[in-house]
Amino acid sequence: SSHDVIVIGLGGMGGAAVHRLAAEGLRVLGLDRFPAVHDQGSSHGGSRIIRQAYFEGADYVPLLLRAYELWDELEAESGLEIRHRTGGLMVGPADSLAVAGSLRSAEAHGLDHELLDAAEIRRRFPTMTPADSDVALYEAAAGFVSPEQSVTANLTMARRHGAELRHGVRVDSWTADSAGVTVHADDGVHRAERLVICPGAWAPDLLARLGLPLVVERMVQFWFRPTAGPASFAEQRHPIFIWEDAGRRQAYAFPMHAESDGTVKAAFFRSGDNACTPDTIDRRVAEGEEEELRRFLSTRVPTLPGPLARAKTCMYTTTPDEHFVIGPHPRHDRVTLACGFSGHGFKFVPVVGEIVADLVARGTTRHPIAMFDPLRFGPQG
Ligand code: PYC
Repeated sequence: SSHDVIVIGLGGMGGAAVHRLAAEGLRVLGLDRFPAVHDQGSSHGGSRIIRQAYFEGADYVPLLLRAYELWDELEAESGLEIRHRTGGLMVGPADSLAVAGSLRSAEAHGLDHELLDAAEIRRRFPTMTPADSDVALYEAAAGFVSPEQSVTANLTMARRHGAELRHGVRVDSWTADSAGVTVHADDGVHRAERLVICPGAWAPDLLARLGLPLVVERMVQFWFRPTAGPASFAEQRHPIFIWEDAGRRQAYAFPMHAESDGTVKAAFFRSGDNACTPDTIDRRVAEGEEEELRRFLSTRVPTLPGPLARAKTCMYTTTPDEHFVIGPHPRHDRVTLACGFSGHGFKFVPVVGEIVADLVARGTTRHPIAMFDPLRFGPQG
């Protein structure tokens, strides 16, 4: 066949995969059902948090340190502005996951951080009105990346390295055997030595027989016009934040930036209970959903939830333990999977590309990916 490897899905993860695979010198074919950099999956909306003091687990920190190096490399080689250095605040009760978990990771890996009490939060970040019982971990290395610029940069680099990328091509099915892999798509049948599947929310379709316990969740991102005047939320002085309440619910927000058109983006993180499929997701946003977020923010960052500028749905593809699925397909060693990013994957995009390229080109990776083992959920299907 004319390709060494086919990659299905050219969003955040698939974009990084085609880039790193093509940079390895492999002949890469990338397929995606949508035009490049679309808003129908999980890689849109102008901003994605990046941070290193990772409350989801200290084992992620080495991957994050490598991801940061690769974000800088991607910016330098593509010439696009991807990374915004704003600092980040994890706020909540001292025993919240956001604060206590971030602190555990920071201490375990010697990451720069500061602990702030409520008075200090108010003094340094005047938009915020924490309860006296709230504390925060401040991480200067936190910030955000632009998902659209990231995808554009990776696809551009992939093409520069010779990858063939086809958009508007729907994959119906794939098979793998000892001779190679075959992908049936609506533009024809493609064959290659190996296959990489980065399906995002389409994982339950493309990996149906594997029976991974994934739940696709409908999420909503909101853009508000703050009532405080643009300077108070400017990215030069306002951090990203994740704020957790006593019931462990988390909301997050980004400062204003050049592409946000005078708005601040905010949303709930992992609200759960909103199962959908990418084909049937309700893209409309109900007033009650906006009200719920307003209520959360109004006591904590009162000038943030001004008039609503827009709202848009997005999807998480969540595993039971909220760790990713990255590794060889349990039944087909020519096939590599990267899915189930559970709402916190985007910051890892470039290191996932590196891991996928390692697995395809060398069959192994130096990165710690045992916790992403596709087999950890027990025998499937
Ligand atoms: O991974 O930092 C994150 C995040 C925040 C909101 C959704 N994901």
